[in-house]
Amino acid sequence: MTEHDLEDLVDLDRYPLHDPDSAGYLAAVNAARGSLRTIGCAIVKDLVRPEAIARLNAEIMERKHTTHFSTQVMNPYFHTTVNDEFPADHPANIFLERSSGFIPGDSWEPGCATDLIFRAPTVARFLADCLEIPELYCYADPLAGLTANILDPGQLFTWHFDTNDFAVTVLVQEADEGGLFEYYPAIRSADDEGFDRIQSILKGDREGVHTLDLRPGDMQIFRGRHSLHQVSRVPTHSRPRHAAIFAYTEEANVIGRVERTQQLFGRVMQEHLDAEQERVRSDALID
Ligand SMILES: O=C(O)CCC(=O)C(=O)O
Ligand SMILES: [Fe+2]
Repeated sequence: MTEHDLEDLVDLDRYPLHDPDSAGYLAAVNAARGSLRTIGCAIVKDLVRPEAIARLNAEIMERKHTTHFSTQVMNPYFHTTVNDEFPADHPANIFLERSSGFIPGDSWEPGCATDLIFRAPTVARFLADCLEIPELYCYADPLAGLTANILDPGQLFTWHFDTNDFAVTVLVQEADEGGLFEYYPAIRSADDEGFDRIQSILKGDREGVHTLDLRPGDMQIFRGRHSLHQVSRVPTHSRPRHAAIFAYTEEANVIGRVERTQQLFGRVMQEHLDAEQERVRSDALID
């Protein structure tokens, strides 16, 4: 293997990812499946070893100057402009601050500890089993595959829904205060927008909101398409909050769209332009 072995990074004694037939593996998968089915969220406590978390945080610090920070005032659907079809206090017209940054995928060289955990086939296998999906592939997008979400003092990632079906996060550095992951499970579904409930949460109601007690080293698997969630504000006197985000897809070789990439990373790469071109070309063939 490369510089590090997965064993140095991940607690394979407690979570035998390399041995899918073991009782320990099955117990971990069953626990995660249970909570994913009921509340759309599973936490694998202390999956990453404490010494490895120190490495991961050092890797984030070394790359922090490459973070693309951006601030938006947005509704939970990531829109930033008023929708006249709805009244002024409708969730589509409630705009809250998101201020945070992402360290992009091309900042991590192959074989660094963060990249190694993200790309380990045993980790992807385990996550697929937890999510009850046949197979998972690392998101092939050169910027959005492996990222770190950075909340510097004063920043927050306000209430929103993800566009991806699920997200995998490892908390690397917690804030001294605030910076908490909060969510309202299944506040909407494919056939119920849940606007009334969403509106009251956006206005500050706390009923039904879960706050996670995440610690550095915990891996979180989260279905964020139907569960409204936020990372609360990191106060100005706190340390920054750092989280590694691993993106996987159910199909191989998926690349993000140009517009969304520009929004999140402030730039696009040749791969994005080529993939967009490819989409245009296949559309043109049908005509
Ligand atoms: O940093 C996190 O824990 C997750 C942030 C989030 O919800 C997102 O990036 O969509
Ligand atoms: Fe999210």
